[in-house]
Amino acid sequence: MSFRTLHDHGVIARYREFLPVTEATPVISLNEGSTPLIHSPKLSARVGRDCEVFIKYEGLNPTGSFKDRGMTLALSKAVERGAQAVICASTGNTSAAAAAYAARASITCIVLLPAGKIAFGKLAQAFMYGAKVVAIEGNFDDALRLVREIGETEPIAVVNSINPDRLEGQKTASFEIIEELGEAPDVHILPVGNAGNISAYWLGYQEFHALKRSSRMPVMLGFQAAGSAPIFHKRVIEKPETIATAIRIGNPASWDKANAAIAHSGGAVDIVTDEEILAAQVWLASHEGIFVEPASAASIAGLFKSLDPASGRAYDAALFPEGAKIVCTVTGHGLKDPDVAKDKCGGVIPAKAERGEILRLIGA
Ligand code: AN7
Repeated sequence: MSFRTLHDHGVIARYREFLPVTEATPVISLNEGSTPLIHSPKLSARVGRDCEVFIKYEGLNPTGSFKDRGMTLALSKAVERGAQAVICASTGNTSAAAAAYAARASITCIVLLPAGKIAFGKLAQAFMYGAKVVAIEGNFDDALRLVREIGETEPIAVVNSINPDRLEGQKTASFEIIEELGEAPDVHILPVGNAGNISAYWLGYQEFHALKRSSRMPVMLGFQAAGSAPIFHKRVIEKPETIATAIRIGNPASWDKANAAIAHSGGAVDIVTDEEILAAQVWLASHEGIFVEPASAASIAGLFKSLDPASGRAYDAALFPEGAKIVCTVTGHGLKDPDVAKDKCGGVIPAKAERGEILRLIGA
């Protein structure tokens, strides 16, 4: 196998004909994409009525989140256009991905982060990949406003999802799901922050449907954290709050696109509380062996909410067709946010390094 072949497995290599690249585009890739679509028998049983639930595990991308799909394209196009530097605002995952792909491209990466609100794993990534890390006194929405302004006057490419190359790359997740299931799912559930991902998935589903690679398009269900739910409340949230810091966003850049996806697909945007998010995070790890960060668990919390008649849900699972195929995207790896998990680690059993004592303590 040639050296090139070894590295020829990212989303641009897999879906080149559907992406805005040419022979002249340098491919900056870390072999992102092709993430597992994991069947969940336990979630399927909870939904019932012969429905099947699948988890699209985006935490297995090279920097541990779905952002790598968009970043391979954003960095490849930026380098093609001659960029020497890229900049982004981020709640953590975008900055990790931008920093990694900029390192790979040997160009400068600047990240603007809301001070004190980035999960430690993500901050560590930005530093290790060699980004210039600027922590602003303000939230993500302030950081994105500043990035837009800087992008207008400085020769620095903006790689937030206002850059259309990002959504083009991210739409490849829909392609993978259609290819793996042999059809689009009936329902697609995912967390919503800046609303780029729900818009990108919808782009992908529409595109493959138009090409007759699927015969249907899914109902799109997006879940925001209750304290950071501008799309649900139909107004900008000035001071968004949630333990799911990745989706602590009050003024999403792709708001209109997300609304169009929801309306066109017959879906909805709903909210889940921090308690519901944390409960779903623990449930998924302890029942299916899939450890995701809190924001990602919003999709599982959302599925649970849609099943609960007492929840005041915006979308009723009774509307899922019998035998429906339901995909939940879990967007980022649990190891990115160890502080949230720390509270769960208090229950260790202290013991002497002695066989008899250990057997007694574990009740063997
Ligand atoms: C794990 O990194 O916005 O609705 O700056 O990290 O496309 O914004 C992250 C968002 C869901 C929401 N899950 O996706 C950023 C950033 C995780 C995330 C979202 C994010 P969008």
